[in-house]
Amino acid sequence: MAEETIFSKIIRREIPTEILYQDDLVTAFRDISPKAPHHLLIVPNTLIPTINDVKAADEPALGRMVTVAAKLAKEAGIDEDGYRLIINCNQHGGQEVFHIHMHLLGGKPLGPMLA
Ligand code: IU
Repeated sequence: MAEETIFSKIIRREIPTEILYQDDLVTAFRDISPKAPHHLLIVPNTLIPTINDVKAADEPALGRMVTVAAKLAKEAGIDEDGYRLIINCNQHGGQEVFHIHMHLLGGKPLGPMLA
């Protein structure tokens, strides 16, 4: 059984956090340390530590993360200019919180991905 992270507490609303979106599968909130004018995190409600742990049964939640990202980008008015979605995995990917999360970054030109 994987160890819970702070994200599970946010999802269960045990920590005061502005929830931007929540449904039966995913939750979205602002990154506490924003790297762009718009920096949101979209997470599955169930604990999946890394992309390596994704099972076929998780596909609805993973798909929902993408559709919710697009919805939130549109709400933020950054859909036309564009934005970046990132999921980091393990050490080389720079993952720090072991509960899958999709970063939604935008609101300025982000430049080449690996710059
Ligand atoms: P990473 O992909 O695991 O490296 O990203 C973790 C992100 O979670 C990072 O951008 C943190 O700023 C963010 N975060 C947060 O928003 N709230 C928290 O309580 C914690 C981390 I801990």
